[in-house]
Amino acid sequence: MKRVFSGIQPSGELHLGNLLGALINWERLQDDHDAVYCVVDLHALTLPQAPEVLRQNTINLAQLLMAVGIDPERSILFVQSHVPQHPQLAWLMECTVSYGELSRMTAFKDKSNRDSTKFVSAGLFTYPALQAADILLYDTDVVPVGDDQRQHIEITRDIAERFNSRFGDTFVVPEHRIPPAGARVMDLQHPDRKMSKSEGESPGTIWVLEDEKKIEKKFKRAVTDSDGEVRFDIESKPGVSNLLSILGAATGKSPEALAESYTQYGPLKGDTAEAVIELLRPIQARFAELQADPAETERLLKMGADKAEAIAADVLARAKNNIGLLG
Ligand code: AQP
Repeated sequence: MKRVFSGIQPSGELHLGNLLGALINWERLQDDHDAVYCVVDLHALTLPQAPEVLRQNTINLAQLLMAVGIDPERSILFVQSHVPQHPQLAWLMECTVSYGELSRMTAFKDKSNRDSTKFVSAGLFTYPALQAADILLYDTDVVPVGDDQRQHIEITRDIAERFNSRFGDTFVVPEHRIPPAGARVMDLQHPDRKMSKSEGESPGTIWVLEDEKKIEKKFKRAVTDSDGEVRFDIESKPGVSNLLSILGAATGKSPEALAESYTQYGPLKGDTAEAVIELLRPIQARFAELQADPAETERLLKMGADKAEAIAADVLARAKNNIGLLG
């Protein structure tokens, strides 16, 4: 069976982009893959986090992943900082990637330019090396991610190929799996920028735990355009195309085909809101049940970390041996 690995940061609440771009795919892939899923808390440290908030976000996110359908008995679900091989392999990765390659990462450019007065950590610059370590530690074949992660998976492949060619066959070179619809969910108020956790509260972000009335209101106010034609055209109609993509991802239909069923923006907004509410309802109910027992969540995460470490320790030992470190 092929192995799938992916991670998500506990850097804020889960939004619709995370769900449609990544988590729905994670859930499906469990059926025919050996799945390893990780709450990447070390990545969240690249931006400032209040310790208590980070702790709570980590537990909440693990519970949300289970509420979406990630089954910790069937898949490996764990927290990154519980498995010490991640930062250990990251150093080997940092020494295999160049400053120039890291400088070209658009996520770094975007985040470091967001506010010039803010502290820009070295971790924000080097985190693609940690992400490469996360993926390569599990001999991963497939990485299900949203479109924003395409560049990071490419750099992971480059690092793996370079390491293999310098030190002999060590890592499996992984491929990304980006969903056909919902791969890049945009902010409803700013359809030129992606929905993002670290942007914080925004009228253009739909939260997975948000109540129905607020979701309806946000879709009703979604920015469209003035030409009045329902057409899937990301370049010239980003707002309308975003609604069609969301509706397509939530219902399993293609955005192009859906466009033909609408002549006005109002019904498109209403149906998209309804489809999203239907999708979120069971997730919200299951999350409420899981929240009642955080100790059980912590037990399941420890079990996941033990299983993850058993794989990661072997791969790290292989990499250390091949690069010439003493065993
Ligand atoms: N808008 C999105 N549309 C589709 N997929 C998305 N993902 C994130 N945003 C969208 C996918 O969700 C997974 C987890 O990524 P993350 O933890 O980096 O989430 P985030 O919302 O991107 O988090 P941050 O902290 O706010 O980071 P930035 O500032 O980079 O957006 C990934 O598979 C991602 O592709």
